[in-house]
Amino acid sequence: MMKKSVDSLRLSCGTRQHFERVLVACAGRILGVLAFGSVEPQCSNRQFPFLWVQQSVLGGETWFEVWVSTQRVTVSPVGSLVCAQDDGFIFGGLVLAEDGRDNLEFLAHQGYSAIFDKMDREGYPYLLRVWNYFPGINDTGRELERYREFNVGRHEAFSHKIDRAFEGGVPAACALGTEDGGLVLGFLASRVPGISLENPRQTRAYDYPENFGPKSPVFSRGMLVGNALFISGTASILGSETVYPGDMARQVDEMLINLRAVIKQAATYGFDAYGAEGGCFNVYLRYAEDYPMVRDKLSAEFPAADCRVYLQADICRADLLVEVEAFWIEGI
Ligand code: 3EB
Repeated sequence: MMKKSVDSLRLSCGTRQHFERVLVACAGRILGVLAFGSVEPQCSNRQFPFLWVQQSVLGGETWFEVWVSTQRVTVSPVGSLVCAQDDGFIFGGLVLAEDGRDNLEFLAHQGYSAIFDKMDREGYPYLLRVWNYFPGINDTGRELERYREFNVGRHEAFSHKIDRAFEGGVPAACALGTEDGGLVLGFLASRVPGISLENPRQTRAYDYPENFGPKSPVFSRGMLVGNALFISGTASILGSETVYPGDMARQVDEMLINLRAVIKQAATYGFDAYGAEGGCFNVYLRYAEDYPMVRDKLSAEFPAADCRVYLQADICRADLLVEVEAFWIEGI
């Protein structure tokens, strides 16, 4: 019988030296890598999904987020979708180039459909986490803001897959701008369902009113699976509205209140994020100059965090100045 483990997932983050060490120590067990930086990172061994997220790292160099399994993984490149899987999890990544003919709505639909097809074929029905990155997120596309165009395509792909993809709740996610390049999508899915979390202070993203776009974003505020907690991109939103537009200090405080609220939901399922080991935070800032202030506030809030990285990126709403995502997962 197929084993369905939920405790094989590990996360290890750091700069290049650390990454090189992980490559050696965890050879054959790497599920996937997200590499954040302005300059394309070199990676000799690409026997796993490797996603370059073209954003500048504040106060640092290229940052590698390495998803590792305790087991040997099987890698399968299918067209542009490269995946690695163990008994319990599948991680995949793809980059879709915009060539001027395809609009973002079409590409988002295409990308998500490829992900859902792969999950179906390999038998990992539960989508836990997705990563969404593309340039010009607040620019106007054909008619709509590009983030809204993206949402139309993503929503459509989910509607066609409502049977599978919604089982166990919609995934945790993030959606940020990049400096250049194509649509970068990453995903993590599992054989056993996770528990999707919402934030009582915020409207479910799926229920956002139409003034935020013709089709709503599809994500949950967090996902619990086995011994891991994924918290989605979290910003200064109360209900469905951005609060404190233009006021960075207040947006950071509101963001941290929302982060605590999701952590509290996880606690109702017995996950003690404040007591747990690990804790990796990715913080996205619209303006680099806000970095010291945000760093100080987050460090005061989570002094025991394993790692924090600060990235300069456009946030998916033009009035949002900051967003944080967090992972609590055992290290390697
Ligand atoms: C929000 O709460 C802020 O579109 O996948 C956070 C996490 C946000 C994920 C997504 C968007 C997404 O609406 C933005």
